[in-house]
Amino acid sequence: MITIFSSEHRQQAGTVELINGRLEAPVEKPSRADSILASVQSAMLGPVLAPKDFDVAAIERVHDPRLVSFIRTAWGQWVAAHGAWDALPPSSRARGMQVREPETIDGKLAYFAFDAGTPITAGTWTAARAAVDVALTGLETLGSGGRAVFSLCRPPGHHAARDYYGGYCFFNNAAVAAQKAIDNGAQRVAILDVDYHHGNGTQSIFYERSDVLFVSIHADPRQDYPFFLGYADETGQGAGEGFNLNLPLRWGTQWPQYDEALQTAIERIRHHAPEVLVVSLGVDTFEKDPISRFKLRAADYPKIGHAIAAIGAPTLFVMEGGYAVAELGHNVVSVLSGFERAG
Ligand code: SP5
Ligand code: ZN
Repeated sequence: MITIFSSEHRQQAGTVELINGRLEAPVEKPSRADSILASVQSAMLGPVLAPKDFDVAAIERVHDPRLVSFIRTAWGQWVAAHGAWDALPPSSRARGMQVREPETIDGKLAYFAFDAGTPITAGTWTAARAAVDVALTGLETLGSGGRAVFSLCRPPGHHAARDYYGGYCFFNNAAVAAQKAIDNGAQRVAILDVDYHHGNGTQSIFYERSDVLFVSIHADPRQDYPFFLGYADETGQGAGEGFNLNLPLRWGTQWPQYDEALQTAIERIRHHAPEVLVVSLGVDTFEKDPISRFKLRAADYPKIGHAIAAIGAPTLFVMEGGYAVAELGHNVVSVLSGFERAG
């Protein structure tokens, strides 16, 4: 399997993260992608290619141009106002509040961010754009034949919606790739999100559409992040009714319950008969993940890959979360080689 990777991901390097009320070293850090790349290489998964440069217009097919321009200019405004330290919002909107975009950098951070865990740093724009290029190059590579491509994106993307960012995500790499597949002429695309956290950004981008089916297996939003979306009764709206499937699972979930949800997801996706399948691949479902509470084991990841292969669609794997850095690369490669072995 071909992997697409950009070393520009290292440009996204936050200084601190608020975890359980304490300022700690960020869990979403450069060593994540480097460790995945090392595992891809040592497992000899296949060639590793650099991305091509795509125009920002591809991002604006799913994101508000105001968000794109904010991510591009925020660091400069922040440094001028406060100095060269991670840019984080001083507040965020609650239900019904703040419908106008303020003028100052602090106001704009509060307006566009939905959490305080996603620092904008000197290299955020470069890294976030490169991650989109990695996803789009993966899609293009998939189009020239082959059953699957791995886009080793970092920063991740699935929490970023049309006009807000958060959850370590700035641009929704998977959604941009799915939209590009539609723009290239596909009539049906599916996105399967197996990250531990609900892909609220992806869901909301495609919520009223029937061409892009979104299916997600994740921690129950009554218990875990992002809390505000991911419930089973969110089934899509208007033309999109029936084209959003959430399969929330409780803390402590082990393989048997996970597998049951995965089979349900796969059955729904097969019924959609997608011309392209995008997998938002998070392995923060792992028992040793530092911020998550599912109990999947290393031996479960090849089974996830094997199950996804049964859908039988050209598949673009897009990297999302996974924070147990020591085992991260191994678990990711397990999914990908499980897919390949399925033949
Ligand atoms: C892409 C992705 O996986 N984003 C996840 C963002 C999660 N951010 C919130 C982390 C909350 C940490 N809670 C700590 C509980 C540890 N016991
Ligand atoms: Zn996650």
